[in-house]
Amino acid sequence: MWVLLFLIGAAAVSAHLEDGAFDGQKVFRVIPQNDEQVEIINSLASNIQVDFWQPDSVTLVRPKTEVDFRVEADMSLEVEDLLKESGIEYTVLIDNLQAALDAQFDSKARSTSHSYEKYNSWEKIAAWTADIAAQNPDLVSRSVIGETYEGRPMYLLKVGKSGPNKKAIFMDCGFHAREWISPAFCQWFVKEAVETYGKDTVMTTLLNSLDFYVLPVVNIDGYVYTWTNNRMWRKTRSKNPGSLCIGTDPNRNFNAGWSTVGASKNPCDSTYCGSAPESEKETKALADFIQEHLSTIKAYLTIHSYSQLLLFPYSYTYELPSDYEELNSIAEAASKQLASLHNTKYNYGPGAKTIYPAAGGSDDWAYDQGIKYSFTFELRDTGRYGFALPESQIKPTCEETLLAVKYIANYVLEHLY
Ligand code: 0X9
Ligand code: ZN
Ligand code: ZN
Repeated sequence: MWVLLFLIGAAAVSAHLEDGAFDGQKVFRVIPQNDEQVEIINSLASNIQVDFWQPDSVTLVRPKTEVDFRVEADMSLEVEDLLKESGIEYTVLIDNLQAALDAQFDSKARSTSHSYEKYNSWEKIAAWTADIAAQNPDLVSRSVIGETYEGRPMYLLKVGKSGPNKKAIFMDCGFHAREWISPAFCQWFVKEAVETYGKDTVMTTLLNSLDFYVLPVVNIDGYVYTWTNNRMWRKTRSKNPGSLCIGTDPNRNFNAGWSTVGASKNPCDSTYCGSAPESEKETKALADFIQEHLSTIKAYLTIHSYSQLLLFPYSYTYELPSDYEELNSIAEAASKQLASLHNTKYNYGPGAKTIYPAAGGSDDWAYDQGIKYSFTFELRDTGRYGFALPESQIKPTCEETLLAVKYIANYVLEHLY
């Protein structure tokens, strides 16, 4: 087995991820049963290029928990041999990633313009933010909260009927570049808001009484990069001094137990925490906006994928937040609402216990700023397609997620004072 690992290591030098061709690449799911098997996964990851999908880093691999990872085409046979030989239970989640990625674009919507049932490029999303605001001046306004590392404006939509002293809910999408279903949900949410205002009583009440700040893509540079260069990119696109590796994990970059656990200090890793809290222009812009609006923002929702989870603080510690009971019962009820439409099952709970301890996340940071209702959604699916979720699932995913978001928003509204 160790000989095999060595051989894999020697052959891995030519492997790289930047060419955007995923032909023959496989996604494996393994469940290491003990520390020894975890160790084998660890050495595998240090010998060849392994892209961890769930959890996001080899450092988060634990016994008895599922691990999904992607390997290059020319390594997949060797990896399979190694898993067999070491007796690690595994399944091949995706046999040919390129085929799965091509199959993403199965939407029946034919237009080449912006569509709520398709994955839209940043260019289309940016134009859409202008259009939806222009078409709904009484409900939607657009502002810019900062610019990205590569100089793109970070558009924020404020959605709600204007009124005095309104409280607000902040929701963002697109922290992690490859989680394409996430920006699709932010767009869907704004569409539903403008289309059902005045028709749906809950939505009407929500928009009359609250504002929603919707940031459709946080990590715009990364999102653009997933369209142009590497579909599996996760981080920002900032340069790291002294390293050839690019990018920081924006959800390890907040000042909440920063860099202490579940985050990497190596710029080459996909969970790199950055050189300092808020080192990224994108996270700094987001944090500044929230801090400037702390007196009005009563809830923070951040949308990721995949795993079908509804998480709340803490992730930087196993300690429970003081509002644990309340947050847990909200998560339970919201998950129930979500499941009521298509029977999609969510797990919920504090992040550290429910997925893994990981510091520097925006949810924990927002909570510690005093925003009690702070939740992270991990949308569909549970690994069948993972990040390559087909466009035909955008509508059902967004519909069910909307039910959970409306539930939480309505709860917040009823508990404002
Ligand atoms: O690890 C993350 O950032 C999130 N999962 S993902 O697969 N989308 O990357 C979970 C975030 C949970 N919250 C914190 N770790 N603070
Ligand atoms: Zn390559
Ligand atoms: Zn994510």
